[in-house]
Amino acid sequence: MNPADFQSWAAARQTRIEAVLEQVLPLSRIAPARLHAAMRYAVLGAGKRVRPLLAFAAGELTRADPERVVIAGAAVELIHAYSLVHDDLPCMDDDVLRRGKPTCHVEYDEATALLVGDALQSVAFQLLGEYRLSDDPADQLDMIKLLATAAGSRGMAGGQAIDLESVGKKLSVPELELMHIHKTGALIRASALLGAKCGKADERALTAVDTFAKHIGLAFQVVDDVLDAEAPTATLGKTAGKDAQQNKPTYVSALGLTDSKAFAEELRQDALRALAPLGEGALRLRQLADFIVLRRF
Ligand code: GRG
Repeated sequence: MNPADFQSWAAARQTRIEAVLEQVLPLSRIAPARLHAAMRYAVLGAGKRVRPLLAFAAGELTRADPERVVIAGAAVELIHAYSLVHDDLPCMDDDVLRRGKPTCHVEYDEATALLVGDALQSVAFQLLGEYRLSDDPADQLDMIKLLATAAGSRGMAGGQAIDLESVGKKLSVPELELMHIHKTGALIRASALLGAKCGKADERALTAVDTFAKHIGLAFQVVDDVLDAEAPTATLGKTAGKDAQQNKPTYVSALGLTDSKAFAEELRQDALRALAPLGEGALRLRQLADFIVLRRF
């Protein structure tokens, strides 16, 4: 890949998603001001925005209007931001650092952080109901259902429940996979599918994008586990070494560092293979697969 070309493509879309998030979140001076300030604190100004980038990349494949894709991407990013705020709470992962700054409940308080997550989730679905994302209203309803399922108990929230039950246990690689295809993978898959569905997506393209996203979603988690074990807190912007400290089962604890890295690379190849029938239209998805697996933060 040409790294400079990908970086400028990603930077332009990160700027656009930031502008939309800034615009759709209530202003801090509007009552209830403390809640609105905390919502903006949790969402704006940081984060890799990987999920909206996946939506943009899949949207390019189906020639979607980027102004539709940015709304779908913002909705997914708001769900993601809510999950991070709740995940950091003392009743869950109990962390003090996120995206290079104090976590939401540390900066504000626990009750506010709980409400931030609740309210961000509502804004996400409000966007999907408010803006036209598909020419066919029935398709748009399917998109709303898709995000709801991905975020719910049979997706991300369910994965988080498995995660909480697994602390202190030794999980096999298939058990780890089950946890992560829900906790991390479901939202990543929804990002790519929603982006594709903003355009003219035939079944063949949707199946390829879905298979790609399943592999790359799992790769994302394997890399996250490796980085937690290897990268410094300053680079990650969140507390490094938490998994081992909290006795959490991870790919690193199950496979070791070397085999975890090899597994991430295997998943990247699987993801790229899924895109093979799609030709040049899938260029940005290919580049994102490389970014996700080769990232250092
Ligand atoms: C609380 C319902 C609920 C769910 C929480 C996503 C999640 C589930 C917890 C986050 C904990 C975690 C470290 C998950 C591993 C992968 C992951 C989602 C990492 C953070 O996502 P990035 O790297 O973060 O995309 P940025 O800050 O760049 O957006």
